[in-house]
Amino acid sequence: MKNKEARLPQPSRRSFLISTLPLLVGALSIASPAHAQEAAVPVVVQVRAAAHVADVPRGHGFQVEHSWNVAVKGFAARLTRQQIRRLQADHRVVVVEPDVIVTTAEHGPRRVGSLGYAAAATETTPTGVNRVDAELNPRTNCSAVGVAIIDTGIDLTHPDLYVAGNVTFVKGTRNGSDDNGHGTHVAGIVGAKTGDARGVRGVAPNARLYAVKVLNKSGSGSLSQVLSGVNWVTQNAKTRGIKVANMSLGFQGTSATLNTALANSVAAGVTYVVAAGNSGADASGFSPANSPDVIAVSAICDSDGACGGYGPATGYGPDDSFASFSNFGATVEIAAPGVSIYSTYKKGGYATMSGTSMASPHAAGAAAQYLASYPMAAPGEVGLALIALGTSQTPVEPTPDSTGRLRGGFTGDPDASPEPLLDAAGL
Ligand SMILES: [Ca+2]
Ligand SMILES: [Ca+2]
Ligand SMILES: [Ca+2]
Repeated sequence: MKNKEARLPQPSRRSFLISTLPLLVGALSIASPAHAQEAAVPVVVQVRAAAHVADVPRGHGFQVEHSWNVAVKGFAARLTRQQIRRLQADHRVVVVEPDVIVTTAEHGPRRVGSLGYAAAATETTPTGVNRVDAELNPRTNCSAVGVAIIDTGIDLTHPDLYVAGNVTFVKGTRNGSDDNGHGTHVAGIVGAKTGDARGVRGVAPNARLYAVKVLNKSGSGSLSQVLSGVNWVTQNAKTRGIKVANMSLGFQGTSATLNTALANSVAAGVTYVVAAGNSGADASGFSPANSPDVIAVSAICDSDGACGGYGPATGYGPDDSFASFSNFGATVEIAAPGVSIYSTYKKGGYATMSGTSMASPHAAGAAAQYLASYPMAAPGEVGLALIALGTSQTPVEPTPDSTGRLRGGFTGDPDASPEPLLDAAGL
């Protein structure tokens, strides 16, 4: 659904929250000859579709840490320069890439509202859900649609969430339980239950959630862990009915292996919705936002859940304006609220968080609503529907649409590519 010619990597001004590992080439060039034998760097090795993954490492004298057979064929390992050169010369190998660090796309402080499982007496409609008019969508049960949250996990027993399955690719953890809070927050924006007199409601209430834990307690992981998550989603998409995957994470750069995995996972029928990133830069320099096959989401500020720009200003710009931290550019498909979003949190709690991490799951929930209406829709069709049904950036002042509903856009988009604002009322 994206034009590959338009997505050449561009230099970006700032990195993600945590700097990525040095590029493989750089890491190798700084290794002194004396240490060349010992110095091993973490890499991802993509092998050809026709090759047997387990055969390739044989005889090279290293241990494979992760391997993938479904979304993409390949493995992760720590390799010396000599081992990398031998693999690069192997006709079965497509590419050797640095196994870079990946982090959540959260920005700014968290405010924890409550912890513990005591139900709130009433249910709040969060401003983001209100701003995209998801509460006007008559469907209040999206349990038919499986949504994978590739993140820090989910609070598996949160009463406001329907978590149907989980898996972890983080060493030292036993399941997809969330020890950070980020993944639970993202999950609640997608699919917190409604009509339960508790907490919040999501864009696609009661969506069937799958916790795919690839990031640790600090919100950090590796490219190889993300690849393991995408591989698991692809492998389980049919049997578990997973039709949407949200990735509120990223790193600066591009990975051919991840792009191949995402292309194959999308071809298997999974709609991927991802954060554009929080570097205030062109999203074309950040993965997975720059994958040609995903729906990348930028963030706007909204303080009152209503259109028109009449709410108080936020720390990242006026009400109904493009969030100052959000990445932008032609690779972004759609915008959604991403500042001071109230949602579910670890330990049965509720919290307020900001970032394109919070914008992405609004769009993932909208994709789930659309797929509840059109179960056979392909990912490309889902993306086009979200764009077609979105609200144009102008006018900002409340303007009735053909149904009489008041809608308004947002100001401050820094580029010449005016992505619409998500609208979830009519999906
Ligand atoms: Ca609720
Ligand atoms: Ca507003
Ligand atoms: Ca734009």
